[in-house]
Amino acid sequence: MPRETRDTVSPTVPDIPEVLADFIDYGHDADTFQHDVITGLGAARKAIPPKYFYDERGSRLFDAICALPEYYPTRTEVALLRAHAAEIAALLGSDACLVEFGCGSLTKVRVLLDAAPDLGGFIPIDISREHLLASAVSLAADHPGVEVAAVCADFTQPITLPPAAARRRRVGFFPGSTIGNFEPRDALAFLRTAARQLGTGGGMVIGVDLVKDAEVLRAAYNDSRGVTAAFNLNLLSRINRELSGSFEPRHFRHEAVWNADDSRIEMHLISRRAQRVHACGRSFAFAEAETIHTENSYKYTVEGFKALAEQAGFAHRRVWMDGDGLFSLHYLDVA
Ligand code: AVI
Repeated sequence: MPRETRDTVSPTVPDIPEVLADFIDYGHDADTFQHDVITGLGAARKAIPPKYFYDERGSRLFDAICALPEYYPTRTEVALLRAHAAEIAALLGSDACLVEFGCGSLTKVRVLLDAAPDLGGFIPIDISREHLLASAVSLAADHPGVEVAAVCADFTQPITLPPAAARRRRVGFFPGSTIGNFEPRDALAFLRTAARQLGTGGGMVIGVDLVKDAEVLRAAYNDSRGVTAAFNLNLLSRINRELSGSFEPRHFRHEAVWNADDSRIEMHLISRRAQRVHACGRSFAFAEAETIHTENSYKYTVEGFKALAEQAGFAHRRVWMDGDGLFSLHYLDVA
């Protein structure tokens, strides 16, 4: 995912539900989507960043992807978290504060919270305000001993962590191999910023998808039910709705390919015909078979990820993998 540079903005603090220690809202930059679509569709090689997949329907489709038989990452990572929760809880130690970057519906962190009764604080960070609020309130009610302070923000942007984090040892939680959706230079920059934010003595639990048989990878991103295709094409419907677009989604098709040289799955939307489309008050021409590149999902080797984490300022402490070597879960210390 591309990083944008922006000065730290002052958060607004809405009425905080009683069960939460804090709710900090950094707000949205409404012009960013428009800017990224104009720039992306105007480029010689059309591309739109994957972070725009996640409107309400896109988030629901992503949850459906996670339950697909072909999409192995979610179930494999959850099984790893369950199997090693006690060991991870011991590494978290007592009265630590867990900071989840881009937390979604908070399903995975519950596995850790259930295994770590000594945890002092939890900071979920997510861009989707209503979803974050509902999930954080429900989690705080289930864990009254944990100080839960939610932050509504793009987690790739600089933010100040709330007091619940400031006075404790901080451990990041970044599951789902979302790190794979960053370009390698952005992954490095994100990990560096996270290491600084978590601070000396802190740590990070991170899920990383692994390089594997190309057929397994291809099937995971070209599922037989067409859910991933609907997820990809939903981006065009979002442009139509939010940016006065004229895309006909049926005039495009989903494609996911394994690029072995760059060690990544690439997702594209391919124009089925020569056509002209309007969005943001501009016109964009498509040749037949021209593509919009919508996502990269990088796959790492354990050694490759270890090197990246060390370059970013972490010391690699522990890796857990499933028996088939599909997915990896790492514990890093801030060096
Ligand atoms: C969120 N992210 C880690 C998913 C992935 O596997 O790269 C997004 C996704 N794209 C298609 N299927 C799932």
